[in-house]
Amino acid sequence: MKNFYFLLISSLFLTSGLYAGETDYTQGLSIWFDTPNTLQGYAAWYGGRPDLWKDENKPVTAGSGHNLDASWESQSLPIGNGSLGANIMGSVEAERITFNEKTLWRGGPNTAKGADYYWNVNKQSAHLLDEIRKAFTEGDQKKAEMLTRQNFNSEVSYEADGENPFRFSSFTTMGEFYVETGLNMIGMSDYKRILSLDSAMAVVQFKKDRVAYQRNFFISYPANVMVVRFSADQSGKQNLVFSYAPNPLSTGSMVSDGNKGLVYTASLDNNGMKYVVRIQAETKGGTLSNADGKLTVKDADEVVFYITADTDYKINFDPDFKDPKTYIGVNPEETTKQWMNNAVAQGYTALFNQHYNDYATLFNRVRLNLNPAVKGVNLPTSQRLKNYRKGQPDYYLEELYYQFGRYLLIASSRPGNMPANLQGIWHNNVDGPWRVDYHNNINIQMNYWPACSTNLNECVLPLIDFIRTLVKPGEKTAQAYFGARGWTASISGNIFGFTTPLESQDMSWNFNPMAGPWLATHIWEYYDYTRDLKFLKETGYELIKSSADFAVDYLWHKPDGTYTAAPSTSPEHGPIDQGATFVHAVVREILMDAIEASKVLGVDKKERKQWEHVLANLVPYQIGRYGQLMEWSVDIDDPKDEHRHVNHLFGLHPGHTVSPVTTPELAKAAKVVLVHRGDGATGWSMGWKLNQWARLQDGNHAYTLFGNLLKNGTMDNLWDTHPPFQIDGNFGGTAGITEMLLQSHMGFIQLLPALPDAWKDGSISGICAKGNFEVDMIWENHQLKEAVVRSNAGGNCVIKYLDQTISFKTVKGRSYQIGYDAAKGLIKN
Ligand code: FUC
Repeated sequence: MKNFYFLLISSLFLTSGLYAGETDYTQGLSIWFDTPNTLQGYAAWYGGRPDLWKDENKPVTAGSGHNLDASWESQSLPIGNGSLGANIMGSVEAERITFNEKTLWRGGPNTAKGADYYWNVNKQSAHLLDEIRKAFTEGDQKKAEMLTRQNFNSEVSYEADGENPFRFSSFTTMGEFYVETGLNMIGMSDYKRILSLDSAMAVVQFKKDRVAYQRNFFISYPANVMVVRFSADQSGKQNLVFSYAPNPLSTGSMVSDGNKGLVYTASLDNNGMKYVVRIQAETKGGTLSNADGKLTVKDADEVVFYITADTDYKINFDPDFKDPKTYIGVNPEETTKQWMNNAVAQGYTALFNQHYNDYATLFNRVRLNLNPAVKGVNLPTSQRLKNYRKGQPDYYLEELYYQFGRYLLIASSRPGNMPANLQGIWHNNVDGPWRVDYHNNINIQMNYWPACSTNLNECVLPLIDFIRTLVKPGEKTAQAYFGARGWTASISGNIFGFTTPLESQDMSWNFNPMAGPWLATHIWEYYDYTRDLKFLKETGYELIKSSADFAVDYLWHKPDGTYTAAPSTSPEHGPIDQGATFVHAVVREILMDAIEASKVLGVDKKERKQWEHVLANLVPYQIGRYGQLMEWSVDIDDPKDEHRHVNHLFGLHPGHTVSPVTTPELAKAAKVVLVHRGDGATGWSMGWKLNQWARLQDGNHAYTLFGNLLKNGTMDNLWDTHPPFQIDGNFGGTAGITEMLLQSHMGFIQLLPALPDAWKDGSISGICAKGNFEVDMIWENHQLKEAVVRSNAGGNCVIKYLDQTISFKTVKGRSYQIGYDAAKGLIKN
């Protein structure tokens, strides 16, 4: 099957030459547009080419502010390999490519200047916990709040330009490329911009003066290079001027590398981080000249641009942080040179083959088919979305959206680099909303929800590496604020191990010590899906254990023997509390993970006893006056409150302590909360509620949320919008659809737990369940027809469908076929 598929794709792109079937690009899973992009997109780029600034030249401010670069945000096509990310605009007159490397960050703890690490900015506030708790006991809420506000922040500013020594700062762009084509749009026809999800390639096609032009773009993970090809169906038609606009807040120089190449070497003005961008052009026919930092092509048949980049950033796993230049350790001139030499030596076709093999191995693992018989409209994505918003069903669009989430994860999270940030890898400016950071109170976690369940375990590794970099600084934070063992993080993270709360006294968002344990639950999740014992033993267990230790020490052991979270908050919502439900839910989860992990490894009996004791004595969930699952220790929930965060349902999703199967009363109370909160909200919030409705096993309501996400939280290029663009909602959406079809968080595999009426027939293959099982399913007329379970790790398998359960032992490497018949029930063949 895979070979057949590969042959098909290869023939489309490689053997049948240019214009390898316009329609073919739209037959597979592809996002396409039929109107040429305007040059409007240049407007927000305030460091780029002066003639294109126009008067919209305003810096993008951080915060929730909208980007001015509307075309980029809603029309551009994202490609990436986890390190390099680019957006293709597809204008006829000039191609504009926004370009990033994942580790180009301003700010940091000044390691370039040999200064301190971040942990020196923690306030020493642990000694105040007793006083705060005493205030709670005495009913003095004001005092408890005041002490928390004043002492549980830091002096680190979230502002990008604060030049104090400890800057949080922001992710920043590596610049933009422009390729002027000398063409205009007069007489242009058959325009298409296409993102093929099947091959991770962007394509721009149009005809002009009876010439068919085509541009192909992909970013290879194995070769770490972006490849851009300009071609046409007639020779001598390529007249191009290639130029590069670097990050405007950096200083560097462009030199020629032979007569075909350019090398830009620079350092960021803010923190001295070095970066190198290398470009080389290969032409067929015509001439190529290299002058003034521009490559000029005349009358060529075809041009391929190879582009690669790197920074001097080094991920720091050093447990002692002995190296004074903690986060510096790569020579980007060397790395980029090697990548470039290798890429040019291979050439376009070999690079594409290698890229395709690498990418398709991951992407092709999962296939989703919804109502196969009723598809077939061939419309641009933006039009499909428009129709969908008007209520027209579009199952192809739903499949596309699902697979787009998987595509984005493969493109923004591959081993060897940092995890996907708030905008994945595709932000377009020197600074951006929420600093384009790692937001640890839902957003980065949501980025990874679909990873294991949609068969992309490899993509989790950057998250695990990121967590590992937090441990050492996070220990200092745990100690300073809570006198606690273990490690934690706070709401905002960067690539330099920032774990401290920020300077704000608005603790509703700033105070979030559960960020660490929440992240650590992903470690167990990864193990539970992969059952990689070696990983658990050598890497995972310590991260989980030390996080559970932190959770235990952070809690207030009250005189009555119970444990509660004081002080605590429900992220970004409500007062400082003496027992926010969210915190208890995360604590429950990490303690259960640690208990399980210690049992699997047969270690730490004593610690396990303590975790079990705390778990048993943790203040329980409470149901309030409206029958709702209470968000705080007091019953102050407002049924009209439509706040986007649904933190107190953490136990329902992503956790597993609230479920209609095991705790129906709590599940009912969780449902009340979801009804109160409503079906709208920001992109990611709809993504979360979609998952929660799926966990409540209400398929139709989950489908409503999915519909709302697609209608109201998705832009033409299918990017999630908060607004502005944030990538988390895309991942929440893909995860939620998977949750509708398969759940395995309760110790058994439940088939089609939340199948909506709208998906009458369908199939899915290759999705994953905990225990390292892979599952394929076919359903017909709203009913399971057949499932195949592949056991990748052996072990017992429990399958549940409707009210039927079967259980059987599996052998590693074998597949098991399960049929369903309304009269006979589940049958294992
Ligand atoms: C959390 C959310 C906001 C936004 C930000 C990046 O703080 O509450 O809505 O998504 O992350």
